[in-house]
Amino acid sequence: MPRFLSELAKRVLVFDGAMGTSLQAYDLPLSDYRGLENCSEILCDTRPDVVQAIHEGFLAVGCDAVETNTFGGNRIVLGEFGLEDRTRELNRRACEIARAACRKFETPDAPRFVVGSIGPGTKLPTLGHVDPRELLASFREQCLGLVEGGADVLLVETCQDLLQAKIAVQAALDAMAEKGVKLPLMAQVTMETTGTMLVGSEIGAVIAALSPFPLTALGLNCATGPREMAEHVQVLSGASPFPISVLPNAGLPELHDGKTRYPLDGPELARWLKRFVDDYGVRIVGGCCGTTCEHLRPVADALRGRAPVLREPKPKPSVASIYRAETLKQDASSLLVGERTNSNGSRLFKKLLEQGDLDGMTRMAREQAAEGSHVLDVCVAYVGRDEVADMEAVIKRFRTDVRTPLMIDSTELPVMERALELCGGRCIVNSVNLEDGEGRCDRVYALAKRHGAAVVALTIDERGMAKTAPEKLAVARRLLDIAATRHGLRPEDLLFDPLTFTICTGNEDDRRLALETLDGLERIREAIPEAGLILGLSNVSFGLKPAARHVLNSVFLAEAEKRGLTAAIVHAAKIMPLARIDPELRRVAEDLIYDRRSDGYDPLHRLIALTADLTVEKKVDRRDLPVDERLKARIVDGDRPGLEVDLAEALKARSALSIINDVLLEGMKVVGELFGAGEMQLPFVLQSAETMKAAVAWLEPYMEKTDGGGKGRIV
Ligand code: THG
Repeated sequence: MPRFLSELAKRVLVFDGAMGTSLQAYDLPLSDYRGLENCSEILCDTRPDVVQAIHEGFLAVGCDAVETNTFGGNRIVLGEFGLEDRTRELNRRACEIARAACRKFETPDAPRFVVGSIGPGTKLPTLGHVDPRELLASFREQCLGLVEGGADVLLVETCQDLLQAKIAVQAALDAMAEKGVKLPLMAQVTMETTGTMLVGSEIGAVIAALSPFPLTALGLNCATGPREMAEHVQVLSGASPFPISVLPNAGLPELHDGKTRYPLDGPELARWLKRFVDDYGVRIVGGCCGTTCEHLRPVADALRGRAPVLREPKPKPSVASIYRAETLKQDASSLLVGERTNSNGSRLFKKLLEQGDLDGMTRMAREQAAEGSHVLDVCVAYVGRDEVADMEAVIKRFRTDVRTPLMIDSTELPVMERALELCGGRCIVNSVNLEDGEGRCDRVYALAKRHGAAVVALTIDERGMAKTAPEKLAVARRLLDIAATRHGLRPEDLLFDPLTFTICTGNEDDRRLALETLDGLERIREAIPEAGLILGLSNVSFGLKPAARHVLNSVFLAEAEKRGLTAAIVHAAKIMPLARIDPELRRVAEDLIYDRRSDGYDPLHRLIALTADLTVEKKVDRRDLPVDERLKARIVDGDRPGLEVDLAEALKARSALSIINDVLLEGMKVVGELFGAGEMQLPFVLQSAETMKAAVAWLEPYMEKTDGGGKGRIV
């Protein structure tokens, strides 16, 4: 085991303070920089004495580790100074300088570590400043230099963009594989004063996107002082599977007479870091911008050698967009995956793709998110078109303009690969199967592993789609075995799809498809409980008219959830709560799903007959109801459009407070009862709550006027 890991297991480790601001304090002449203003890395060549002296200063006050002077040492940034061809050499050199400093201070009991610093560079790949492949090559070269130079640890730090972080991590892993070494690898992101990374990522998205990688620690550095980091450290403590590192600035920088000053002194920094160690189990501490030896001395005095405080994090397997995470297993409903951003699943999406209408496609994506989809299934397969180019164009828009995580739906490896390369969050790949044997399956798993994605695994093998429950389980086990033993994927990285096709053809062969699928769900859940279970729900009702499909899909979803389904590819707006489905229709749909026919009764025919007169938009017409009833129904149905008109009308007869307490809350009571009875699933409850919130917000100004300070009840 690398010494760094055995020391980390035993005690809190203290990293050093700032290199950048320490160099600035030397006020070196521009000639030392060879005229390359702000190129700190060149000082490894021109002023190794100064760089080494800074390292030694930190080691002298008790730091366990120093970071190499290679923050901007990747090919792209060095290229901005015309130094691109010295990338590897400067990184090697920086490690040697740091090592020379460490040698002076280390003893057999107190080793000192060289931490290879890999800064973020100057370009944000999520915003399209640089192509992921170019960025990967740039970081890879830096990492090769750091490995060759003898770094003990590689540290991807000060990340502003999750995609950049992932790419740098991949580059570090690639470089180590190439060199045949395995060094501890750390990642640290920078949370701005806004509470997110520069590109907008919440800390939950960071955890979701980076958890699949083999990190030694995940933490925070730069941008703010410790105070502003506290909340994120707390989240990391509860949810990150990795040891935590925290290297704050010496407070929020202040501008004084055109000069940047950092307000926090050493003792105060030490107090904060000690709190993080005590309360949140932080294992690595240190400083970033503005921190000097005088900051690190009290930190080392307070914390060096301290036994780590035990954490019991509860990581929840999640996926993420660049912005936010969604847990793969939602608390009280399925993970809803929007089906419409799919050229095979929506005529409109296909048409927009054909017309190159990215705005239109983005609008559809956002609409689905607004309807309650937690994730979007994205498929751009179109015969005769370049699927890789189409996927690239669509992903480049969706990754910034849509806040939900994405599911990459394609049968083509290069399409999956390009999509995964472009996404900073954590995607789901849809899908892998064994139709063409294990070789192809291996390639999809390898891609997912490389990019840290989750994978939908279809129960299809060389013989085709598994049709019975035992066969579905057998194929699922085989898919898991390959994923786990050959690719190091965990069961929670997989979502098994026991597949169903339509049960609405009338063919004898198709009658039992859905019920076998439901039994299959249950068997897989029992055998592999950590994995997710997903279905492309709408398949079950192909062939029926829309009104009948919505009923059957909704009833099928409810049945599947009872049997263990955790995710569903659906058109969320068309899923109805069971309570809103006519009881007879619901019974007939259940009979169809379970193939309960009898003499003279075929639930398929019955369902078709019962829905013959139903039109799709069976939007209940409430215009004849009294306004109070109308409002109450709006709450129960989560129906917002036009809400203001009804509220305005109601205000003529009642006060705002009375509308809330005597009308709207009555609606919420019904919602609560339906939810409690299992007749209304959580997404609908949330729609109702949103409608309630919108109503209260609209009424608020009237409350202040008419109800004199009465604030109403908090719902
Ligand atoms: N499992 C997995 N992935 C899948 C499926 C699956 N992806 C594709 C598909 N099946 C799930 N997606 C859809 C999307 C749309 C429809 C059905 C399944 C659908 N569309 C309407 C139609 O074709 O009639 C709407 C058409 C329109 O709007 O133009 O039914 O099983 N892992």
